[in-house]
Amino acid sequence: MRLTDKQLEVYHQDGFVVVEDLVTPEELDGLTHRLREYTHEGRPTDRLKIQIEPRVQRGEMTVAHPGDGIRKIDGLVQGDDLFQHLGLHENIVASLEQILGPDIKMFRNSLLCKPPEVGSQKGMHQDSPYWPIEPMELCSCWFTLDDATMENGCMGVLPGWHRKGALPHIYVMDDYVIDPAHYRQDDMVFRPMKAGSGLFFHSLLPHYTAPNRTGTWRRAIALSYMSARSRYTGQGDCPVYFPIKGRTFPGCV
Ligand SMILES: O=C(O)CCC(=O)C(=O)O
Repeated sequence: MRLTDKQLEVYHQDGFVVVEDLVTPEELDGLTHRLREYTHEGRPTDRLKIQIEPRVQRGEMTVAHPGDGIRKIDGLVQGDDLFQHLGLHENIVASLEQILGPDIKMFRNSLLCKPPEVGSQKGMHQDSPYWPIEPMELCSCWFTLDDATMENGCMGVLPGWHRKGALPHIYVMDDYVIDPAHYRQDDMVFRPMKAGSGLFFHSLLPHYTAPNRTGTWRRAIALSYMSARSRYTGQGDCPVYFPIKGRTFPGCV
């Protein structure tokens, strides 16, 4: 599976493109079952990094099972065979090669859970201002494990705004978000998606997800990739990034 010329044009114009049916129903089923094993059935999580919903963490909200309070799981691609298969999936990597070129590394992978009625919002932000990588031209595939709807927290984006460069970000209630003086909420476009789809988006595309106000889960994994020619601009040594395809280059990630 590759992006059509039209899809590639849409990606460059709007900063994102949605592709459906990236994996088979069996692969999708395997991923959701595996995730449930980690969150609710005691599968060891020592190779993963888990973040709890802030209101649950602070004791302001109680949940029936600890798994119902999870907000984020990092490291599944490195730590789990099924999610590693997803991160290297030919249908995802073929599209990334069209966007990023033949030499690719993974910057991060984060599974974002929005548990029923517990999952909170993620404020409007661009990814690159969070990340010490230049040039600011990474690409994430936001892969849905459940249907993402208007009610449970599908993606809202500002189409074409990746072309404006990095926007000023400020802290609002512990969330690092675009200064609201720099955009209008009304310009946001929401993209409901079926489970098993991917929203490929540029690391400068402003995006937002609402709280989950339904009784069912909204789970998605953000798989973020960069050209292996990118440069690390953070402090200290460059971390060892997960290789996806192609060559590595001296002085680069
Ligand atoms: O999945 C979500 O709710 C938010 C994802 C997101 O903002 C990101 O991956 O940068």
